Amino acid sequence: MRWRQAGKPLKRLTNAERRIMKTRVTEALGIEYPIFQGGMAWIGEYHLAAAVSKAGGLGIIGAASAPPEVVLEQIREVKKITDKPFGVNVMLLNPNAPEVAKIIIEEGVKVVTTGAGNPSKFIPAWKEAGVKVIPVVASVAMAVMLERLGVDAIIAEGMESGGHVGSTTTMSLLPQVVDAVKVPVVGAGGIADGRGMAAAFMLGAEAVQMGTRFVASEEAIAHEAYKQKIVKASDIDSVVTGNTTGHPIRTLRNKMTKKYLQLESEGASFEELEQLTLGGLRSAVMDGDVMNGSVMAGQISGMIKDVKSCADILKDVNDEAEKLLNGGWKK
Ligand code: TUI
Repeated sequence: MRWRQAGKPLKRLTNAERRIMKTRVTEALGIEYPIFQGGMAWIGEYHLAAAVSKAGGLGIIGAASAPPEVVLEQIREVKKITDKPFGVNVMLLNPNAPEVAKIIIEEGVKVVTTGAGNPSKFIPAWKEAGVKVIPVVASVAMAVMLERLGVDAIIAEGMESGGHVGSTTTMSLLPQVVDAVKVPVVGAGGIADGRGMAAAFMLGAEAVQMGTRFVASEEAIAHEAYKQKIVKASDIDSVVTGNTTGHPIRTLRNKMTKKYLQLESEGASFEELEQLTLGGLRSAVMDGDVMNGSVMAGQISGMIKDVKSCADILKDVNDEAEKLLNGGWKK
């Protein structure tokens, strides 16, 4: 049931009808909460994806730049832990994306999300195999083009998010994508609590995707120093590097970003800048080098004050949103 159907007058709802958290997305995917865990490089591995799916959200393995055999292993590990639906995110800048796309089909993965590019060439094979295709977009044009190719839903991700970012905010992008397509839209970027989720629903989203909130979870394998860097961050502690290279990436401020931004302002070459971030996400996530590494995280980091279980995150975000959307904001 949609919380509000466009063009129809609002009617008084019964308590049963008021359960707004059942949307076209929860129904199509068979999940309890309309909440996705963003498919993050290094952090979106099987422990996190399985924990989120097991607790009723959509856990997503971030294939990122991992070798195909590692992605295969990750998929099999999630299946050992839970029978619930989970997804795989294909990062389209990865040269191995075609092989990963094939593994998704062979392993019978139910949902694929894509990021950092145009997934058009993979869509026919995924559709043929019955995989639900839900690409991340940073523009209305890309959303409209992908709807024509038959995608099942669209994730509209604003530039508040961590990692690879577009240039439009969630507040502006999400309602414009909602207006431009008929398929359900998932809001992402800057969402980490029930208020953010309720706001996304008010803009027309039928689910949300959160990344940073799930990094600061008990089940995420990210080094404790990475989680604490998020917990201690303030509202202005994230920056975007790489605006000049064509790969804008949001990370938390540290020694690396200071140097990067300085070099960038001096017109450093792509190669020189690349050297500064090479292996940086891995060293931050795995070794806890949050000074020199790449601490990808969103602008909402400043609001995250604790590390808790994925089950608690899902329940707390969902319940708060449900209350707010039912008029709970009055009290
Ligand atoms: O993909 C993400 N976030 C990511 S991917 C990533 S790994 C990485 N590492 C180093 C360099 C680059 C990436 C870290 N974070 N989010 C989804 C997302 N997709 N945000 C924006 C987009 C997007 C951007 C342009 C999607 C499509 C698009 O199309 C451009 C075109 O015309 O091809």
